Formats: sequence, C-alpha cells, structure tokens
Amino acid sequence: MKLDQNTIAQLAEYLESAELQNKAVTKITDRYPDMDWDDAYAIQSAIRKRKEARGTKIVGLKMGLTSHAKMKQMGVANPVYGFLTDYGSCADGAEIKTSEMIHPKIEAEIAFVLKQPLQGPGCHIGAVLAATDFVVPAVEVIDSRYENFRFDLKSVIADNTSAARFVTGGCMREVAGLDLKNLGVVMEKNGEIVATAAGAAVLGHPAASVAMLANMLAERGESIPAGAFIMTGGVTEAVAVAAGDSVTVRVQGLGSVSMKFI
Ligand code: OOG
Ligand code: MG
Repeated sequence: MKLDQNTIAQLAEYLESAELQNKAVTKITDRYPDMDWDDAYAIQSAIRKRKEARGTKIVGLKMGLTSHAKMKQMGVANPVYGFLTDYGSCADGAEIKTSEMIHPKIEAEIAFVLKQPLQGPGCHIGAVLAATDFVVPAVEVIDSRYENFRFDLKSVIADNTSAARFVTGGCMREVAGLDLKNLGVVMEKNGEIVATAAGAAVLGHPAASVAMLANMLAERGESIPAGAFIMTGGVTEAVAVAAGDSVTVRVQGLGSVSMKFI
C-alpha cells in the first residue's frame, strides 16, 4: 500500500460523491500516480463500506474488461472486479433514468448464479460449471465517474469498475447442455443491431471469468459465496445510451433482456 488510511477514505468519499451527485471528476491517479493495486481495491472496499453503513445491500459481483473488445475500447490489458448494489438492480423492461447518471453505456453480459461457494487459488472452468446453479442474460449499465470515460486500471478499480445499474431477466438455464462458448449475443438499440458476439469473447469462455474472479478474490483473502450473482463482463464494446433509447439484448437460447432509457 502506498496511500495512508486517511487518503483512502478521502478518495472513497470523492468517488462516491461523484456517483451520487452525477458529477464527473478527474481520475485519481493524476493526483496519486504512485498508488498501487492494493490501494485501488482498498478505495473500492471503502466505498462498499460507506454504502453498507447507509443500509445499501450488495447483491452481486461483477467482472469487467474481460473481453478483447472492451479492453481495446478502454485501452487497458487486464480484467477487474467490482460489486453490484440493490439500488443498481433494475427489472427486465425497466425505465432507467439517465438523469441519475453522467454518461451511461450499455454492455451485453452473461450472468452466473452459484449454488456452491468458489474459493481460489486454482479455481478453473470445471469448478465453476460444477458450482453453477444457472446462467441468465444480463445488461450492465456502466457510468464511469471520470471525465470522458477516460481512466487507467487503478482509477477504474477504485471507482467500483464504473458499476451503475444492471438488468437481468430472460430465461434461466442450467449449464449442462449449453454451449457457453458459442452462445450468440445480439445487442439492439432502437431496433437496430449495434453489436454482436459469442460467449467466447469473454476470456475464451464466460465461466473463465468467474474462475478468475475467485482467484483474484483469493489474493485478498476473500471467496465467492453460494448463491452469488456474478456478471462476467461485456462481450462487445460498450454502447452509449441517452434518454429515449430502447435496448434489447438477445442471448441464444436464454431469451432477451430489455430496457428503456428516460
Ligand atoms: C469498466 C467496466 C467494464 C465490463 O463489463 O467490461 C465492465 C469500464 O469500461 O468503464 O463492466
Ligand atoms: Mg460490465
């Protein structure tokens, strides 16, 4: 750790206030270029504790920057993880208020729900598939708190990986009999196809993203609990949305998830 506890607390407040007031801020590595990975996850964890102290429930975990398309779009080379909040959860078909966000973008994702806990290190695709209760399609609405959506990995980890809202729905399916690598994903905005991909876009297999999450958490002495809802990361690059836009994401054999931005 390069930052002291006081600075970590200040940066958590700085980023959480930016989220709650929908105000873009400059990225924190501009001011603290020497901060390290532990500092970045410590700031994220301090934001989580601020929310929990206010009664917010943490309802899931997310991996981000797991596909080549996303890494290329954001100019970074490694996946990251964050948490999902109760107030971020939106029903299938929901109207999502853009006035509560800075510059929202949508991502098509495959989500896992576990029936057994997963503990790294050494977690692999086989362990993930054995521990999975079902998979469902999901859309993440990300909203970086940084100006122009420009950041580096440490800044985005501290900012809870741009997490803002998420929508899940469609059909739940057991993984047995599903070809998760070849699962086709089609993203439509206002009736037009804006992006397409297959499950393999995420680290070669979406279950690899869950395994990586367990292994990354193990480095901080944490694990994934049974029952956890996990978003595995956008399969295509993220697409900007504005009030008036309607979005539908279709996932092969898993139905679709829709929302309207108002
Ligand atoms: C970081 C979050 C990326 C994903 O699914 O790749 C993410 C960002 O691009 O702002 O959630
Ligand atoms: Mg995402």
